[in-house]
Amino acid sequence: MSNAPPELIVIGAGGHAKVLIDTLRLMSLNVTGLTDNDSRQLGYDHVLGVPVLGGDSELSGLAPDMVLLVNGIGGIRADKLRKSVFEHFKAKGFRFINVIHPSAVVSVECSLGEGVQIMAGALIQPGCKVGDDTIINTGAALDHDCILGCHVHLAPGATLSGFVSVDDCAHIGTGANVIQQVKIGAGSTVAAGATVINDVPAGVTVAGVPAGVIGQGDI
Ligand code: JB3
Repeated sequence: MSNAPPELIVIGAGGHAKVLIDTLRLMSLNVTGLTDNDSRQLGYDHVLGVPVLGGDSELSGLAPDMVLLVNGIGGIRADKLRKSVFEHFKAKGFRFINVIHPSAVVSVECSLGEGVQIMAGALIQPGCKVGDDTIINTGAALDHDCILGCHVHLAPGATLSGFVSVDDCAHIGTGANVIQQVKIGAGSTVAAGATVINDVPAGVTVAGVPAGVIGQGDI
């Protein structure tokens, strides 16, 4: 077995990947490269000095135990894509690391899954559980005892009060607020700036203050 340090590769080379590279550097971790399935159309071949290696096929020759991955697919409505990337590489035996910005405040009394990303200035209070591959984006806040599923995206500045639950693949938009004990169903979208005071069923979009259902699926 080699003693070489594992390669650290970010999947996707867009805006979310850029913020992740910066955060990883603040964690004293250097990214080896990025993959992007549209690498030829990007118009650039480096992100913050890190080379875009090509598409995901670049990973096929690498032993999974010698590579650590970071899911760089953010996307306001890319949760399904993000999930499929995570599950694809997990099935091949790869591991995703947790990315936690040094300025984030994360209670020791909470549990984090695999591949969780907690960006600058985010806040997680005690009793919270955060599922695999979920993003707590810049300045977002989870108050006590919130339960987040997998592949959830809490966009910048979103705030959840105590005992809120958010099921898999839901998206809570920028600056949205959710009052205590509300349940947000799987795959639902809370529009930016909404204030949610009632439970949200799975697969719908809610918007407004107070938030009401405005449609199914995407906004
Ligand atoms: O709002 C904030 C703070 N950030 C946003 C983030 C959460 O979502 C950001 O402003 C963007 O709206 C979005 O960032 P993201 O996901 O980096 O989007 P974009 O800039 O479009 O970059 C995604 C990249 O992933 C594109 O270059 C795609 O070609 C690439 N991609 C898509 N599918 C893929 C795949 N790359 C690989 N390696 N594999 C794929 O399956």
